[in-house]
Amino acid sequence: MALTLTEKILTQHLVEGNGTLPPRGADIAIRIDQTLTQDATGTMAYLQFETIGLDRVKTELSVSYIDHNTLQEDFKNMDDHRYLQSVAARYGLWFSRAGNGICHQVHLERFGVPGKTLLGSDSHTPTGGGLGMLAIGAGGLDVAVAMGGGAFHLSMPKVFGVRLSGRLRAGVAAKDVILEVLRRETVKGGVGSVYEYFGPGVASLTVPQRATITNMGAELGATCSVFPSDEVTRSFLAQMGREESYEPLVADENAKYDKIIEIDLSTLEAMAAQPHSPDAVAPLSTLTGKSVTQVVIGSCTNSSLADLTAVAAIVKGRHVATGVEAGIAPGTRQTLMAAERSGVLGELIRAGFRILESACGPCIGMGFAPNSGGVSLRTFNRNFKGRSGTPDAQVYLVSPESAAAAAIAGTIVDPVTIAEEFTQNERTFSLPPDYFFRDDNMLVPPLSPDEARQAEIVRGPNIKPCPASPNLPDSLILPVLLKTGDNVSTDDIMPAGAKVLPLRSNIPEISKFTFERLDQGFYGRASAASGCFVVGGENYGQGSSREHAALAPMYLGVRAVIVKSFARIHKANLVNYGIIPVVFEHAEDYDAIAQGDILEFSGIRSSLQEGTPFTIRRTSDGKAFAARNDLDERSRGVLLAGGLAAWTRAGGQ
Ligand code: MIC
Ligand code: SF4
Repeated sequence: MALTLTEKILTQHLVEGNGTLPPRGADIAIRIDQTLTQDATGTMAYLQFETIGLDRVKTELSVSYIDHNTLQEDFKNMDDHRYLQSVAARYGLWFSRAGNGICHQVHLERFGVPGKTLLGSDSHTPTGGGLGMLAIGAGGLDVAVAMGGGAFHLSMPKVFGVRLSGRLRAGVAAKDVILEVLRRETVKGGVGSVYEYFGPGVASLTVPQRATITNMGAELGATCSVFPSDEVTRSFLAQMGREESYEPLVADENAKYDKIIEIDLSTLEAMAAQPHSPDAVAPLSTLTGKSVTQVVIGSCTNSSLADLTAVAAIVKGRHVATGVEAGIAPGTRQTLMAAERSGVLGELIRAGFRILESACGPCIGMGFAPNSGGVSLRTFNRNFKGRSGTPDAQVYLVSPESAAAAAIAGTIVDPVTIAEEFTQNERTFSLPPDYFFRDDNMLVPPLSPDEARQAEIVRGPNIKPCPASPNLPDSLILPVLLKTGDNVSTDDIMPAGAKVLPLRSNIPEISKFTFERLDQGFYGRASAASGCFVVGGENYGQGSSREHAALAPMYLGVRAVIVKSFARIHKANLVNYGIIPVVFEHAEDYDAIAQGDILEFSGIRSSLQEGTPFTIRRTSDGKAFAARNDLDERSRGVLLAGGLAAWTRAGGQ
C-alpha cells in the first residue's frame, strides 16, 4: 500500500500491533528516538524522571536546553539551570548551556536526523519536521516517560497533504506560507492531524525555511508537520558537518492524504497575523501605512542566518526610524558567529538594532515588552493578548523582511515593493565558501555511565517536589468556578513572562497566577473551595505544552474541565495529572451552564472503566448535560490510577 511520509515514520516506530497502522483516531504507541527539554518545562520533567528511578536515559539522544529563563533577576533561574546541568550529568544527557541558543534551532543544526522521532517538552518541537523528523511536542511528564524508554501514546493522526508548486517571489517568505495555511485552516484546523508538505515547490525551500513552516504548524493545533528529506536536506546537514545523518525520505507516489491543500508559492503575498491570534491573517498590503513602535526579529520561528541576512540587506545604509525600537535575537550562537563573519551583524548594529541574546527572550515576555498600546511587529509564532508582557499592545506576526521594512519606515510596508533593492544587497553579505557551522563549545556531552553515577544533583531552595494528583472518587459535587470562552490558550491558564516563569519549579507559588489573565479572583475562589470544575469553549488549552497549565489547576482542586473541544497537548496534560477532560455532547449545553452552578458528576469510575458517556447534572434544577467520554482505554486507565505518575508506578505502559 502506498504510504505518506508520516505513515512510513510512524510504522517504523510502532511498538504495538503487527506493524500495521490502526484507523485514524485510534490510540497508537510509538518509540521515541530523541527527546528535548527546555529550562521552563525541564525542571518538572526531570523531577518526574528522577522518581522513575532509572540509572540513565534510554533514548538514542536526549538534550536539556537552557533558553527560556535567561533573565536572572535573582537566584531562582540560575539555580534551575544548575539543577538541570547536574541532572544531565547524572543521567547521560547532552546539556546546552545558556547562551547557546533556542532549543529548536540548536536541535535542528546539531542533532536532528531525518526519519527519527523526537519528543520535546515544548510545543514548537515540530520545528524538526523541516529536516524530515517526526517531531512532536508534549508535556514534561510524557517526555520523562519517553526518556525512561516508555512509548509515547497519541491518536493516529489524519495526514493532510500540502502541495507546494511554484517559487516564492522576492519579498515573500516562508513565514507567509505558514500564515497562508493558518488563514485557511485556523488555530484549531489541525487538531488530530499532521501537515505533510510535498510537490514541486518543496525543492525551492531551504531547511531553515521549511523549519519556519513546521515550527508554526504548532499554531494550527497540529500533532506536527513534516517535509521530505532530499538534496536540500543533505546540503544543510553537510554545512552543519553532519552529512552522515542524511537519509532520503519521501512519501510514496500514490500516497493517500486525508485532504490536500494546494499552495502556489509564486502567487503568495506578504502576510501578517493581526492581534490577538495567529490565524487572524490578512495580506500586509491591506495594513500598509500603520504606525509601528516596535520591531523584533528572532524566536524559534525566524532566527536563521538567512533571516538575519534578509534584515541586514533591507536596512543596509539606512537607520531604524526614530519612533521605532528594534531588536534582533539570533536563534543560535552558531548563527550569531556566522552573522559576525558575513558582515550581517555589523550592519544590524550600525542600523540601530538592539542585539538580544540567542534565547526566547521577548517571545515569552522575558524582557523587551512593548510600550502601552504599542504596535509591535514580531517574527514570532504567537500573539496571544498579553503574552508580550504589555496587556494592551497590538502584536502582529510577520516575516523578517516585513519586520525590517517597517523598522526603517516606521510604518507597515509591503516588502515586495522594495524587494529589488534588497535582493541585490543580500549578495554583499557572504561567508567564505568553506565556512563550517560547527561550534559545540557550549554543548556539554553526556558523561560515561561510571562517571555519571558519581555526579551529584544540585537543588536550589526554589525547587519544590511535584505535587501528587488526588485519587479519583466515583462522584463529585462541585461548583463551576470559571467559565471561559473559545480558544483559551495555556498562556491564559498559566501566564509566562519574566515575573512568573522563575516559579516553574515551585507549583504552590506559581499556582497563585492560575487564570490570572482571565479572572483575577480565580485563585482566591479556588483556594477557599474544596474542589471545582472549569467550563470552556472550543479549542480549550491551545498553545504551549506547559504542563503547569494542568498541574497548577490540579493543585488548586480543579477536578474536571468540561468544554466544547480541546487542544491536543493540554488534553493529554490534564489526563496525566488526573483532571478529567470532558466534552459536551451538545455544544448548546455550554450556554446553559453559568459560573457558580453546582454540578454533580456521578458514576465517574464506572464510566471510565467501561468507556461509557459521563453523567453530569445541575443540582439546583436537576438539568442533565450529555457529556462525551472520548478517552482511549489507556487514558481512562491513567485517570483511574490518579494520573500518569501513579499509573507508571503501578506498571502501566
Ligand atoms: C511557548 O512558546 O509558549 C513556550 C514557552 O515555549 C512553551 C513552553 C513553556 O511554557 O515552557 C511551549 O511552546 O510549549
Ligand atoms: Fe521560545 Fe518563543 Fe519558541 Fe516558545 S515559541 S520556544 S518561547 S522562541
